Amino acid sequence: MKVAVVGATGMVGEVMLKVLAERNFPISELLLVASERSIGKKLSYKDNEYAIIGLADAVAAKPDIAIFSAGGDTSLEWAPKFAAAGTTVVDNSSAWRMDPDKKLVVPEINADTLTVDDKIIANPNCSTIQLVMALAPLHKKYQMKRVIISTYQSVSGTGVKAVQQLENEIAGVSGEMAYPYPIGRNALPHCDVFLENGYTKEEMKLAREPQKILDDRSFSISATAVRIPTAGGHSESVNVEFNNDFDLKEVRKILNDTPGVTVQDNPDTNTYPMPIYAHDKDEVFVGRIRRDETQRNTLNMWIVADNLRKGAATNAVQIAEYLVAKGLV
Ligand code: A2P
Ligand code: 11C
Repeated sequence: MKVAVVGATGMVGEVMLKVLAERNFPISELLLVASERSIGKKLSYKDNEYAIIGLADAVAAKPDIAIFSAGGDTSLEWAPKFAAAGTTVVDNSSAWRMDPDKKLVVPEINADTLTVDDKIIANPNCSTIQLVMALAPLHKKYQMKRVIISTYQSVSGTGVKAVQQLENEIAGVSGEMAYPYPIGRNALPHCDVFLENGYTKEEMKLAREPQKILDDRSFSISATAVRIPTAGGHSESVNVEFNNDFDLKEVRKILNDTPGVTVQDNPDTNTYPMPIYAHDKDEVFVGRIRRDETQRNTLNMWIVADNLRKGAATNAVQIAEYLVAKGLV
């Protein structure tokens, strides 16, 4: 495959290259793409060095697949140009996710909806991916009615500037601020921008994307998204009301049997998912699985995943792998 990585110099781009190499993605030619500022800079992939090229040159090269993680504006402008040249785009930005003509894909859940005509495929938001990975198998069995979620999100979700802000604060040096407030020793109930309804854009992604991925509007999700001073992954406290009753042992078994999900849940040994362990892993970790004693058919759980891997790069590469395996590119 001739593969372009758009946004190769960014935080997700770097992990994208790592994941492509680790999984030995079949690459015959690799195009590393970034902004004008980076053209000519060198990046390495496996044992070779590649010079960064610009978007126009990348489109002209007609790659089979372009994996984008260069922000929504770049995707809105350039993904259609790649698609018109015959390239299949897997886009990690929020630009196309809710477009009714584009598929929003978590491979373990809905890759089978993809066809050769899908030229721009959207990768869901990081906090959505880990949430639906745990919810999908339970929804299938018990049918969700309502989900209440609070997130505890890593600064790596905001980008390099935010990771630097946290590091500067820890080191006690001043520097550029990615957030309106200090993030060290703090918790900001503010991920992405505020919308007119009083929710943040991140909260609305959590509310809407799962319905599209599961192709089901029979359940609702209410979210509060919070940024905390951690770097390894996003954590989520999730309360799910089902239409049908469940058995806790069966819930654990369903989750454990779900590819890509690992249960870490043993109060006797203080075993529960944490970002420090999820960091650099592809699995979605679920723990603190317990019945909500205040309401019928309701479950509480804690979900953690590396937001740059399963939440972004790994999910995008898995989509690309599916396209190759099924001969869709
Ligand atoms: P560059 O490094 O040249 O700015 P992050 O999410 O970590 O900020 O990274 C964003 C990625 O998207 C970087 O690789 C960045 O390249 C790239 N990017 C940003 N704006 C553009 C653009 N207008 N055209 C192409 N790539 C872009
Ligand atoms: C965060 N979820 O952690 C974001 C980062 O819509 O793809 C990714 C933003 C997006 O703030």
